[in-house]
Amino acid sequence: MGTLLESIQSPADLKRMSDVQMTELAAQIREFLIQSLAKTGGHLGPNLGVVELTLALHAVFSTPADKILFDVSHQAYVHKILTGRLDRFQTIRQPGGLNGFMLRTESEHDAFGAGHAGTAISAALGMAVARDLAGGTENVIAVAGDAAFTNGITFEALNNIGEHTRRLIVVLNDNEWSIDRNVGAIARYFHKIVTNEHYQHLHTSAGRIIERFGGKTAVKVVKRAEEAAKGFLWPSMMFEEYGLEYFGPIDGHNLPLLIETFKFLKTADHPVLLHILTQKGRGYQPALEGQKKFHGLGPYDPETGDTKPAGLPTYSEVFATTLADLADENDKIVAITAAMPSGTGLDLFRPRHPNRYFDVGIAEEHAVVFAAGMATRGFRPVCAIYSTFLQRAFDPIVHDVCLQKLPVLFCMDRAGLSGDDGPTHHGLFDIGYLRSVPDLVLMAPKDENELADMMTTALQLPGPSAIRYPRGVVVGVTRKPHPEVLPIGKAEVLQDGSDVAILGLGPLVTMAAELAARLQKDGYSAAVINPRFVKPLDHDMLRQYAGRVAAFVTFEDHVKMGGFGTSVVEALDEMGLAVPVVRIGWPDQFIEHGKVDDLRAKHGLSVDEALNQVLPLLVHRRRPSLVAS
Ligand SMILES: Cc1ncc(C[n+]2csc(CCOP(=O)(O)OP(=O)(O)O)c2C)c(N)n1
Repeated sequence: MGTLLESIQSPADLKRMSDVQMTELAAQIREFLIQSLAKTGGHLGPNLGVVELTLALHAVFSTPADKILFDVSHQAYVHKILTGRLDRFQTIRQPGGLNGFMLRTESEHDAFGAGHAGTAISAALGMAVARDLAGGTENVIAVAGDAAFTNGITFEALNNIGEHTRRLIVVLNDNEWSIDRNVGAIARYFHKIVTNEHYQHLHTSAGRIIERFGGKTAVKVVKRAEEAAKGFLWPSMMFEEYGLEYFGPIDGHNLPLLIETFKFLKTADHPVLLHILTQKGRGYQPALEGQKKFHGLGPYDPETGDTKPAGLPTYSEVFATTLADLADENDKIVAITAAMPSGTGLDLFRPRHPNRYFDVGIAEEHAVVFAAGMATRGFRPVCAIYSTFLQRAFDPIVHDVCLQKLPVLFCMDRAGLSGDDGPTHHGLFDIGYLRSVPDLVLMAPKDENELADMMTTALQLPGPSAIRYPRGVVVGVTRKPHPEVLPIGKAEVLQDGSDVAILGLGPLVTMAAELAARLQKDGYSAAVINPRFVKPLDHDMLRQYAGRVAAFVTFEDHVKMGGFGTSVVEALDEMGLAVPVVRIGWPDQFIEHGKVDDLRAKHGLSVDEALNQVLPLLVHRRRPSLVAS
């Protein structure tokens, strides 16, 4: 006989289970997650924390008719398991397998795709208003973590709910953690609610009453008691002012309590917010002890939680230690992260310069305007934000930083393909959205030494600048003792040549070198160039090679449209130089998740593809020896 878990084909199977069976099912799901993610990697901690919540939601509501949205949706694995994807779960984040986030194209149960934070309540309100206009009856439920409440969009949505719909359920899943510890006044506010002894008492008795009597009446009784206490404690509860009736905090691991509460909230004729308390990593000791690590990780040993050491340092680590070194010399340097201290490496900067380190929460727009403000007062702010998340801050970059020519440095981590996280996290658009902004200097280092050089260079500039560098470990070159200041807008010619000039942006300079080697074998003379600067582009270098070569080739870990290669085409065109450019980069489509090398081969970001495209352009440069053979 199979396990309870194996008997779940759809949420309907769950609805037939008793409380006892569901509690057993919760345990089986936890064990399954721990064992399965040990092989694939993934967001273990957040998902262990929402097992009961997700079971209760699917026991009470009926997807796909009802709409359940998860903020970020990194915690939607249990939802995937319960909605017919158990048999494919071991393919999660693997090439061709399930995506690690909600995807509308993956299942009709995935009401809204996500990967970036702060969107669930906004989108849920949109769905609720659409339902009201269409005269529908479905329920709309947004599940958002406590860190989502550090984000502006969440509050912009809250500001509208009371005016626009009478039926919306928001679940605040409070575990006190973002990826790192949650920060700011809102985190302190939630903490105050949770640790208040009146509430502690009330929520324990709430659990008891529900368990004893069950049903709507019991929740109402509890609610009334809480109301009285609340009036006494906080006359104007924040959420109530926003027009959401507040319930909680309740134990987010008490399945019967959650089920009864949702049954009650389903009948509410006004927007409600249920505050539940959960434990990230629940049921797995290594995750409870390593909250940060188990937020999201690669494969691990399920017995111990151990992961393989990386060997070389990451670009993030080199960035952070370099910044801390530079800050030793310059007391105007400040570091800003938007809720990613470990992801960006800044947790290495923090202990060395605690007063000059700022985690502003999941608030990229604010991070950038905040940096602009500091820059007006003579500081040298460095915003360390992943390329994909900096998309959020495009207007602040234009309006607040560049228009005012303020010396803010954007260090864009994870620029390029992110691999197994997929399209929500690929950093493939930053050149496109930054190179059009006047006065911004945009750079891409070929290795870790050059990253340090570029940071040093950027921090001497009078205006804004940005550096894009990839996810993962560095090249492994011998480190220079001291970084140096680079000449602005000057490319580095690594090898001269006269038939073709090959430009490899950032670490893709290795592809340029490989292509050159292959062409040289065929007797062609190939120049290899490390452009260093996307903006200002080295026009002199382009002009010089345009007079000699039959073609340019550009490699970039970015979409071709609007990218580095396009900037070369535009520059040649502006200079009236008609030399063909073979652009190798990502096509004009959203790239799925998978292994970087596989995806590059599949989508033509390869030396082979470059060779195929460039050889016909070099025909008339054929050496006699080649023609003879
Ligand atoms: C706009 C944006 N910035 C940063 C991130 C990176 N990120 C992913 S999950 C997460 C923390 C989420 O915390 P919370 O919502 O409380 O959920 P939990 O993981 O604690 O369950 C962050 C900062 C993101 N997904 N989107």
